[in-house]
This record gives sequence, C-alpha cells and structure tokens, in this order.
Amino acid sequence: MLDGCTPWPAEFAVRYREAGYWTGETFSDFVTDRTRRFADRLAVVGAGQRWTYAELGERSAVLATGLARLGIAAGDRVVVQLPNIPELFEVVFALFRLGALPVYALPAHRAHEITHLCTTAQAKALIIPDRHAGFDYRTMAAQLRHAGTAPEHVVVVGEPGGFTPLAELRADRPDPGVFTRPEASDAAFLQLSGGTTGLPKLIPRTHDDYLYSVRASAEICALGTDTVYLAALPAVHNFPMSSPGFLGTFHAGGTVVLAPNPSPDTAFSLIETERVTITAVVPPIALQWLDAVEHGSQSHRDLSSLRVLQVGGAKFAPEAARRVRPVLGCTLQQVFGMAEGLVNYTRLDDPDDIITTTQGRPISPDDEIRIVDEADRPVPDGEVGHLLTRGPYTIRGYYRAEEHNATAFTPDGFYRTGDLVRRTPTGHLVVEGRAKDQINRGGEKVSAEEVENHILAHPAVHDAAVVGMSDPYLGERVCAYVIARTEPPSRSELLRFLRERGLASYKIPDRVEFVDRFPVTGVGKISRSELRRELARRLDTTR
Ligand code: OOB
Repeated sequence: MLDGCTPWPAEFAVRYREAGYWTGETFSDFVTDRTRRFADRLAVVGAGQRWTYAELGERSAVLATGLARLGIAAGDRVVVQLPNIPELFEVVFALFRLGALPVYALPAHRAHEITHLCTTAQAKALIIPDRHAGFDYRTMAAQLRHAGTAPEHVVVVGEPGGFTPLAELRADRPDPGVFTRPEASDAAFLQLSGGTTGLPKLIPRTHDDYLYSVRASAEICALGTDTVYLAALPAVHNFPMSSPGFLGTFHAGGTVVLAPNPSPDTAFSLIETERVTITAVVPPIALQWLDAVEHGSQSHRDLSSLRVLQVGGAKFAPEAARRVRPVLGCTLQQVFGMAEGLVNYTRLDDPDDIITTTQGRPISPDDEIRIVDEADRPVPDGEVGHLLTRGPYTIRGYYRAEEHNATAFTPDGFYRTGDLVRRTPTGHLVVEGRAKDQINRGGEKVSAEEVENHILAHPAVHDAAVVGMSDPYLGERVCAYVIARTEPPSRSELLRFLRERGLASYKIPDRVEFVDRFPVTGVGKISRSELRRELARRLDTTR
C-alpha cells in the first residue's frame, strides 16, 4: 500500500470481500470496461463539447500515453485542479489508466492550499486551467515555481503561458504498453477533507472501498443509462464525484452534464436543454434555486425532466426542505456524507416527513454507527451525541498524518466525524450540528442549526447563519447573520417572531446582522469559521 496510508485490519478486509463489497475492480478496469460497454452512448456534455464513452476512452488512452512520456508513472501523485470541463475526465481517466493517483484540488483553492497539497503529496505534476472564473492559474503556478514548491511538471489546459500545454501531451496513437493495473486494495487517489478551518487533510481512498460506494450509491439513486446527471458543484468534490455523482453516472452508462457554475440561470438552462434527471447542490444553492422559481426570475423554465434534487454538504433546514417538491416538482434526497467515507441518503421512496426532516441513513449494512457522549460512552437511543463511524468505505487514517490520526480515530478504528447527530427509530440520522458549532451560552447549549431553521421560517428571510461570539460574562453569545429576501424585517420584529415560535429565551439571538451574502467554502458551504472571524473583527472595532 502507498506509504503513509493506514490499511484496514486483515479481518475486516476479509469480511468486506466476503460480503461482496470489495470486488477487486480497479479504476483502470472501470475506465476500460465502461468506455467499451457504453461506447456509443453520450458520456459528457460541457463547455461546448459532447463526447461519447468511446471518445472519452480514446482521449484518455491518448493522453495517458503522453503523460507517460512526460514521466508520469504508476504510483505518482498528480494534483488536478480543474473546473467543470470535459478535460477533467480526460485527465483523471488517463491517470487511472497509468495507475497514477489524482490529488483533487478545488478550483477555489489558491497558492496557499495548492502548495500544501503539492508538498504533502510530493506531487510529480500539477494540472490547471489557464483561467477560470476571473482567476489566472498560471500566475499562481508561477508563484509556486518562484518559491520552489511547484512540482516538476505544470500542465495547462488552454493557453500554456510558459508551462506544458495539455494539447501537446496528446500522443498520435495510444500505447497500451504504458497502462498499469494497480492493486485494488491500494490507494487510487487522494481526496481532500472538507474542513472549513485550516488546511485540508489528504484522504487516501482505495479502488476497493471507493468503487463499492460508487456502485451502491448508483443503485440507491436508481441510476441507469437514461440518467442525465448535472454536475453543478465543483466536480472534484466527493458529493458530485461519487454520491452518486459523475462516477455513479459513468458506472451506470448515463450522461454527465457539466455546469460552469450553479447559478439558477446556468443550471436551469442546462436542465431544460439536456433534460437533466438528477443533480446535487449544497443548501445555499438550493435556496437560490427555490427562490428563483418561486419569486420570479426563472419561473418560465421547464424543469420537468428533473426527478431528484440532492441536497447535502451542510444541514438543509426542514423549513426549506419542505419547499422542494411543491416548488421544483421533484423528489428531494438529503445526502449527509464526508470525503473520509460514510455517506447517508434518504431513500427515494422514504415518506416525505423522513425526507424533509432527516439526513438519511447509511449506504451499507456494514456501516457501523456509534453515537457517544464526551467520554465516548453510548448515549441513550434517540439522544444527541458525537457520531463515530467505521465501515467498508470509511478510511482508517489520513495520509501522512500520524499525529492527527491518533485523535481523529478511536483505538478500534472509528472515525470521529465531529458531527452531532441523533438516530430516529427508523435508523435515519438527524444532524444537529458540528460539535464546534454548538454555542455554549453560559452553560446553555445552543444548536446553530436549530436557531437557523426558526429564522428561515420568517417569510422575509432568504438565509441565516448563526455563530457564537465571545462574551466576557457568558463565554459565548448567539449572533445571527441574516440575508433578507427584499426588505429586511426590523431586528425587533424578527426577535418577536422567534419568541412567538416558542424558542427558549437563551436561544434568541443576542445580535442580528443583516448582510448581502455569506462567505463560502470552495464547494459553496457557508463558512462559519470565516463568519466568526468577521464577527471578531467587528466586535474589536466597536469596542
Ligand atoms: C461532504 O463532504 P465533506 O468532506 O466536504 O464534508 C463533510 C462534513 C460532514 O462531516 C458534516 O459536518 C457536513 O460536512 N455535512 C453535513 C451534511 N453533509 C455533509 N451536515 C449536515 N447535513 C448534511 N446533509 O460534504 C459530502 C460528501 C459526500 C456527499 C455529500 C456531502
């Protein structure tokens, strides 16, 4: 196994193989098999291009040959930072054919994060676009070069600006002699942790474990050759990649449509013209979509092909969840997952109240769920506690992070998710917040999520984010950031509204800030850590 990874103990590996979860299929097998099996079907639509599976297969074979000539070999790590363009799949499939490991970086990452990824992964190459969303990635790469932290090769999709153009690596003819089939039990790529603070940690996922989650997700989401999946979020994130995402769609022989951004305008026009059947968004985007249909600008769009809207990545408030079916005319599927492994889905045939009030249940019968108190003791059934998990597609350790692993995992291999959850009698999980997001107001615990849900119920409110602000007397107080729809309600009106909903007085925000937008992470989740920092700055200047 790749140095710096933690394998599953042998008895677990045996069990997961015997149960049929780990089949021995590798990503190089996946590429060869699916591009042949579905050869004539449409695989990818994006950036003005339409590729069949056969074309995707051929392109990746040709590029693999060129990458091999450049010196990329089995086991090498390559940081892939590409937006939602078809070349992303050409590159990733080429790397899979070589047995090289993509390290997935979000388009929103900048020199700071990319340096960290390149150094930690000891990457052989970095693959970037020329420009995207107003940012020049070549300038960033030049900065890395200057600092001596750039990998040996920098490959650019588009105008190379002094680096290696991807176009030049497309060999005349593919040479299957360079293709390498790795071990299915070895790491296939490095995914990033979704942490909203600090630098992302690297997550080694094996062929065996990840392909199991892809197959099982495709089945849960009922994907088939008629599936048209819209990648509206950055495709390299775990959610649009495998839950069931583009890999689930390729597994099933469907079509992946790439959206350059998830705005209602862009996404709805693609849904309409490509007859999209399923897509995935984070809650702030879901709210934008709901508002665009309900209050105007996009109400004329034909979204009738859409069967499933997946919402995940952060808590989707029940108040908002209930609007999905009436407004968009499709089934909501809540997805509570993490790049480290465990993914929960509400099932497509779950009753509406489960779909709108829970974050789903695990993929696998062998996903072990423990809900514990501060001392790792199980809490009584139905009560809120810290979620620990272990299973056939949840990692046993981060990449090259021995020290961190000692606290991020229990001695018997459970991953400490940092999430506070409770389990319903039906086995569904309800996320009550991040342990870190709980506000401790003089000993009274306030769940940011709960207060946000109440604020969202106000008709003039578009979105809300609640964070703790430090306080000399109580330790912390409650601050609500609110985006209003048009006319913001007055503070006193909003607070009265919350009291009338029967919210305990210690949960009523001590401070309300109206803003136009929230700071977000690379995948578009609200960044509470940035909000907290912003609040600290504000408090500092008003003191
Ligand atoms: C997904 O993955 P990451 O790695 O970016 O973030 C994982 C964390 C979870 O530990 C949890 O704190 C939060 O994001 N989260 C949710 C959630 N889905 C993720 N919190 C509340 N409700 C949800 N539905 O975000 C991710 C990976 C695969 C599929 C979906 C999301």
